[in-house]
Amino acid sequence: MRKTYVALLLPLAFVLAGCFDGTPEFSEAEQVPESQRATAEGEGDDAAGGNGEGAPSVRFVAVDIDFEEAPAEVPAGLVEFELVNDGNARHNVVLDDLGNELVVEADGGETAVGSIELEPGEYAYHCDIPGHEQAMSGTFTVTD
Ligand SMILES: [Cu+2]
Repeated sequence: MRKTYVALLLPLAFVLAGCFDGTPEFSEAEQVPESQRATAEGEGDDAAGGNGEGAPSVRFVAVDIDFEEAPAEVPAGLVEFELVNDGNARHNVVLDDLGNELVVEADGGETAVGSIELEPGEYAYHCDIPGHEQAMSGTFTVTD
């Protein structure tokens, strides 16, 4: 009986010690689901955008030095401008007709999103980083 009791106590002590040692590990482990949750939320937002829920978005892809991709048409209202910068230099999208309003800007290799409310019409845009405008400009139509 006594031997059994000791035999039960010893593993219990190890279990308790294990729990104590494991406490910091547990809080570290707790951070992993947090970052996973953030990723899941990000994917959820993308999915929502794809479904057309929330603000519609348009995409610009910038390289050094050009807009490789830019929308020809943009829906009216609040629109998200996504700028994918595949270049090394910083690039941005500035709307000439709105007093050179900076809508979105991204450092090399980064993607940024900016939103703006637009009324129907023709809009000229350019990248206002010095030396870029001549190669990085265009127009899009905001449709009703
Ligand atoms: Cu640029």
